[in-house]
This record gives sequence, structure tokens and C-alpha cells, in this order.
Amino acid sequence: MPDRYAPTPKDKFTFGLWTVGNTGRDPFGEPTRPPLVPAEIVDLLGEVGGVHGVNFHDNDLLPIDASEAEAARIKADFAKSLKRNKLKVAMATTNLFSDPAFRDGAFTSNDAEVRAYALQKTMRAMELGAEFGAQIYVFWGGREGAETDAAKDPIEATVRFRNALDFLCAYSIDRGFGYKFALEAKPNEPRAHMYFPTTGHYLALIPTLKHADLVGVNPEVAHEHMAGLNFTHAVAQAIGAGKLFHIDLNDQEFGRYDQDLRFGSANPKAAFFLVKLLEESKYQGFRHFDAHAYRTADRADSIEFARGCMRTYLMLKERARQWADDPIIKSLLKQINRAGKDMDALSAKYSRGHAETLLAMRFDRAALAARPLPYERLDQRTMEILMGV
Ligand code: GCO
Ligand code: MN
Ligand code: MN
Repeated sequence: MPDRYAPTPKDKFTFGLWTVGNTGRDPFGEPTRPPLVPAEIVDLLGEVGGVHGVNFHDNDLLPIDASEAEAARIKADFAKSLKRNKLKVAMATTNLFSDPAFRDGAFTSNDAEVRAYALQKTMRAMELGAEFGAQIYVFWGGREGAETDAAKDPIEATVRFRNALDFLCAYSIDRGFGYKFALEAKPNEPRAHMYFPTTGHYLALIPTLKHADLVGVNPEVAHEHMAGLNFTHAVAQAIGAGKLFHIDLNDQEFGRYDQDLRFGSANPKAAFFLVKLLEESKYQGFRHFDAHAYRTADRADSIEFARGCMRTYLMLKERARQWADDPIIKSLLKQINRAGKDMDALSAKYSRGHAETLLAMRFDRAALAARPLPYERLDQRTMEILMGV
């Protein structure tokens, strides 16, 4: 019997080189898995099966101090491994956080030379991504923040960040890269406080950019959960604004350090509503798993980790369909969503007549308050569907 949860490239699942290539190093301990070169990571993804593509930071592919000869060799090996495993490059991004030069940020650094270097590094990384066919370019401001607000003027930091984005959008247009840019928010880690801590902050920045049409967001489950927020709501707002250009899927316990857990493993119910939203809204973009295997995992278990991310997504997708088709859910939804054509027509558009009609209306507050809202039944039925009962 065919496995109905087996992913195919059409599902548009992607992994970063840094995700399945993660060696298990953390602030307290050394790596637990041997490092893999990019071509080996692509082979691992080939072994996982059903993956659409791979994403990279410039320095996941090329060491920051690679010679030209070394870079050419790595790129050739990487290209061969992509071909061999029938994988595409979907997204590219810049590492603007690992090198000590960026210890106080990149685009928001207080040092004009660091800011200039950050632009140069990003332009080169954009070229590298374009060389491999990346369509999306992500900005995650890993070090764009502060430990003390004595260090940087937060208004100036926003201005610097905006200027950098304006410059890089113009560069992309000038070079014909065709990129769409996706801004990724995070509240903290590695900085104590990061600028643009949530997806909502970026959604507010975007309309102030010179090339706002090219720029959207890359929300990440873990990052909104770290901020104590409902991820599905952030994604819904991005979809509503036409700005969901990319998404980083993983999982994260609330109130903990940045965990990057396997998708759906910590909060399966939240993951269900997220998948339901993405599928029902017909999100066309990549589904990137920005997660990594537990530090205890070996290679075989890392493969299980990657398969688990995709399998859970597809299981939840099936549950979302069941939910929508379920007769009990349907009848509850009908009861809850009280349509009122006349009422909606009145409030749909302002006119003096509509305003006068509304002002003259009598509402029976007690009757409104007495209408049943069987959300307990609805949520319990949701649980039963999720549990396969
Ligand atoms: C993190 C971030 C990163 C970014 C990556 C791509 O918490 O470290 O999620 O993994 O997604 O740098 O921009
Ligand atoms: Mn993250
Ligand atoms: Mn991420």
C-alpha cells in the first residue's frame, strides 16, 4: 500500500544546509555529530526522500575565507550533488551574525565600515544564491539588536536597517536577480533584545520601504512562540497583507531558549491550525523546516527527524481536510457563524443613509448574549479529529 504521508517535491518542503547539517553544538557542549560538507548534506536530504530543495547562508556553502579555487571546487561539488539528488535551491541568505566583525550587528552596527562590509557581503551572497537559482532571499538580523539601549539609538537603528534594505532591493533590480525578500523576526537570541522582534514589527516596516512590493516576511514558529505569541495569527496577518513570502517551520516550547524542535513535536494542536491556515489559504511558497535533530541524534536519527517534519505536516494536512469535511464540525460552524446579509450590507460601506439606519436600530442585548456558542463541543470535536477518534 502506498504511504499517503510520503512527501513529494510538489509539497515544496525545503531544509537549510544548517538544519540537517547541524552538528549538535550548543553553548554548553561540543558537537555530537561529525560536520558534513554541503554536498554530503544534500546527499543526506536525498536519502530522506521527497524533499523539494535546500537553502543556504553564504557561509554554509563557502567558508568566509575560502580562496577562489576552493570556492569553485565546493560550488562544483554542490551543483553535482543537487543534480544527483534532484534537489533545487529555493532560498538563500547571508550569515551576518557568526563573524566577530558583526558582534554589534551588521546593518545596524554603530560602525559605518561594518555596515558597508555587511552590504558587500550580502551583495556577494545574493549573487551566489542567484547562481544556484534561489528565488527567495531571507534577512534574519541575528545580531541586529542590543544588550543595553545606551549603545544604540533605536530610531537610528531602524533608519539604518531600512536604508540597507532599500539599497539591496535596488541592487537586486539592477542585477535582474528577480528575488523576493523575506524578513525574519526574532525577539531575542543571540542578542538580549533584537530590533523587529515580531512578524508584526516587520509588517509595519515594509510599507515604509522604497521597494515594498519586493519585500515580505519569513515568520518562524519558534520565534513567535519565544515572544509568547500565537504563530497562526501572525501568519494570518501576513497572508492578509499579501506578504507571506516564505515560512520557517519548527517547534518551540513557550518561555524557553531557542529550541528549533521538529515541526509539530511540541505543540501539535498549534501546528494543526497553522497547516490548516496555510493549506486553506492556498499558500504557494516553500515550506522550510528551520529545525534540527536533538543533540542526542546520530545520522540515522537526523534522517528520521527530517522525515518526521514532513510527515507531521502531511498528517496535519489530512486532518485539516477531515476537519473541513466533518459533518459535526460543519453543523457547529453553521450555528456559530450567523450570517446577516442586511446587517453586512449596512456595515460594508459607509454612507450617511447606512449610518442613520444603524443609529436608529434597536438591538436586543439579552437575546444576543443568549445565543449559543458551542465552542467546547467544537474544540472537543477538533481534538477527536486530531487524535483520530
Ligand atoms: C535562528 C534563525 C536562523 C535563520 C537563518 C536564515 O534562530 O537562528 O531562525 O536559522 O532562519 O539565519 O535567515
Ligand atoms: Mn530560529
Ligand atoms: Mn529561521
